[in-house]
Amino acid sequence: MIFLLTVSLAVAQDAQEWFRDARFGMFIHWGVYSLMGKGEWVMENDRITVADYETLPSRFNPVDYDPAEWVRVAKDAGVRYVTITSKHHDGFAMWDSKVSDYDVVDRTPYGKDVLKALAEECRTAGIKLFFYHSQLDWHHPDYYPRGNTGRHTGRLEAGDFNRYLDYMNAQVAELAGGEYGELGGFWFDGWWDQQVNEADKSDRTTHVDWKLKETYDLIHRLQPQALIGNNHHVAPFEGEGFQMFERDLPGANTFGYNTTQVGTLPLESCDTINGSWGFNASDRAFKSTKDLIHYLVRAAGSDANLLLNVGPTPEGNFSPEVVERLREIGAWTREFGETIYGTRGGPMKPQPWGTMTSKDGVLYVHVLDANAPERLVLPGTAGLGVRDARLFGSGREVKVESTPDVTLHLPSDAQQAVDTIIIVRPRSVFIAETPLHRRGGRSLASHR
Ligand code: JFZ
Repeated sequence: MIFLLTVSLAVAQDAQEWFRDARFGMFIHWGVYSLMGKGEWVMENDRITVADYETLPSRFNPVDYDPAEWVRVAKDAGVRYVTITSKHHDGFAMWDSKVSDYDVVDRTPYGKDVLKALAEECRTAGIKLFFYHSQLDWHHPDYYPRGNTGRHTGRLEAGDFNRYLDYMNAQVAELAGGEYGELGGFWFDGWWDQQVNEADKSDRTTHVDWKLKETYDLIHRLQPQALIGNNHHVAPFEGEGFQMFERDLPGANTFGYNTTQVGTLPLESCDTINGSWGFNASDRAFKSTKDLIHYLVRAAGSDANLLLNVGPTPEGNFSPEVVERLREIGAWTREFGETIYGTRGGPMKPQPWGTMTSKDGVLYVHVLDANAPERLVLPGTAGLGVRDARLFGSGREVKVESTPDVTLHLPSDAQQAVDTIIIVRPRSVFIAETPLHRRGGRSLASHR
């Protein structure tokens, strides 16, 4: 028993190290909601009843779905894992579920297991696969008491929540049972639907008992390496293997719901390419490639992965704007990837002008702001003897002084369009003593 426990702990730790090294993943929101072109919340937002929503699957026929092509685009962009919606809040299963016929095989003219095909392509390409799985369910009759959402679906005001949990766990067991290979993990969402005080992120009280431990133990029994994350926006629960920050960098709180403390688990931040998760035909607000790369670099500098979202069309295509941006990101990661993959954030904390990553005792200073000062002070580096500092690429030497923080003199003609990277090599192995490095990541000294 103790032996088994030790082995599975080691497996989980390896998985976490892998996750920390990966730094970049692709999020995919795809379901029957994609047909409406109004995002994945259309059932709730447009107050569509279960009866009406159930007509959508009969029109879901993604004739262009080519998972090999999706994975090729993902891999070319430089992502190391893909997280796809197995079931979103609408309750529709994108695989051939045995405990329900409300799924893509039984209810759509397409009739094929979407996740199975993707899992096979991911395995071939060496990309890890995670499932986004909604605990919240706007379709299942037993999801009762109703939560903060899903109150306009026309369901009877009755149901047995424990029966719903059995159903949810049965579906999770199908996904983790081996049919979809060795998984990277699960990305749960919807816990907040039952949160009593959603505004207070320090209050983890819920109207129901989610029995998280049961679900998490089930997954770890079936797949010890699978990492579990949960988009609950409160402090992590036992059994969770990474902590996520939706649309924010750890520590930042742009939208008001990331007031959670940054813990010691591996971190992930997710964001959209336009402003939507599921396909939204009228959302043309695509971010620039430069902004997306900046987000990736800033995530790495905050010791977090970026999970970048794509919302494919109902036909199964990535929009041309998305493909273009992913291709451009790929050109960047191919050239500069070594400054993010396998790195840890810091030891310098993120600055308004840029950020820092580190690996193998080497520091990468990322200057992202075109108006960055010529004289760059690197807080948190006092006492660090610098052997040399050079521009990534050209190898051109950058002047260094100690004030006592390491201070670089970046000539304005050295500035690059997207990210000016300076490689700082310490004279001796530097053991970082900063909050970021005490988070549980490897210290600079113990890097491979
Ligand atoms: C959730 C989903 O509702 C959404 O559809 C999408 O899948 C996204 C990735 O995750 O969105 C959330 C979840 C939690 C909060 C806000 C949006 N929150 O706690 O405020």
